[in-house]
Amino acid sequence: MRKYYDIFNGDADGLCALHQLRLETPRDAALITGVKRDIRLLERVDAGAGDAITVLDISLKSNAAALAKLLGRGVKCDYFDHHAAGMIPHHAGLTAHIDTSSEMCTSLIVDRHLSGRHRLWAVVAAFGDNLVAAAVRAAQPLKLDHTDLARLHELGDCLNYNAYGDTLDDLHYPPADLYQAIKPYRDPREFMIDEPVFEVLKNAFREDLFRAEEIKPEFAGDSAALYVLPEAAWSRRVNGLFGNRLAQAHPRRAHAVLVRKADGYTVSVRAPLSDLRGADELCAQFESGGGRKGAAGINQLPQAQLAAFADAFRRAYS
Ligand SMILES: [Mn+2]
Repeated sequence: MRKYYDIFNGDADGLCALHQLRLETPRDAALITGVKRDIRLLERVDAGAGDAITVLDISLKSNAAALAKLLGRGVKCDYFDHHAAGMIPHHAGLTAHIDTSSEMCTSLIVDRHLSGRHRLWAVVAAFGDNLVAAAVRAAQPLKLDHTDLARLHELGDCLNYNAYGDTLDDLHYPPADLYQAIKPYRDPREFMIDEPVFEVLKNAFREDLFRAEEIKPEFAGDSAALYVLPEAAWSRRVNGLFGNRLAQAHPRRAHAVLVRKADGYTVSVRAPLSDLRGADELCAQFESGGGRKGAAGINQLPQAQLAAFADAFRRAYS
């Protein structure tokens, strides 16, 4: 008998992409997902000839080898994504819906595929992926009032927040459970009223941010500020979103948010919003560092290199 697999990023975009598809075509499928940064999900799929997999919101580039293996085995694959894809294989078993334009997210690609039939969830996802203008545009034909739009925005932020952490243990809800919670709802507004999930996430998000805001920076000047958060689940959940908040509050300043761990730190750097440059080059000076011009990070900064990093960070943005 044919087996189905639904493979999706655990963030708002991945969840809402799957939800739209399954509202349209219900299917009893094995769910494969994880924390937001856990994107190499295809290597966990044990599908064989005749089975069908649906892949959502994880880059094809990072999963290319596993995808080739599955296609070679005779697995049928529908692939929806907006991340840089690399070479898209030509294979009769693969249907790829890839759009990497900056105003797209996976849920908006699925929305286009379904002619907007579950648009509300696509709007939630676009907000979650921080594509505010695209979300508002997609919502226009629905003629929502201001309050509804603000609520959908908040839900997107909360679903997105839930996916941050190093492992599933850091999260409030494993993404597969969160999907089961939203599954019965055609309308996200009803989900927010009927299920406690939204309130739980909203309060937890607020609490994590509050804790981060209590932390005094190691230094904070006009051009750069550096924070070190303690080794704790809340730090691992909120550090990236805390960095975004700092960047918005101080658009001319660069920010580094470090999270302590047993053998050093993880680092995330945000360039000043007024001048999005240098974060990638700064982080690439350190082993396990990399990213984009405006936002980059270092997975593992040894304790002994903390001072060297702080100097390089200050110099890069002085
Ligand atoms: Mn996405």
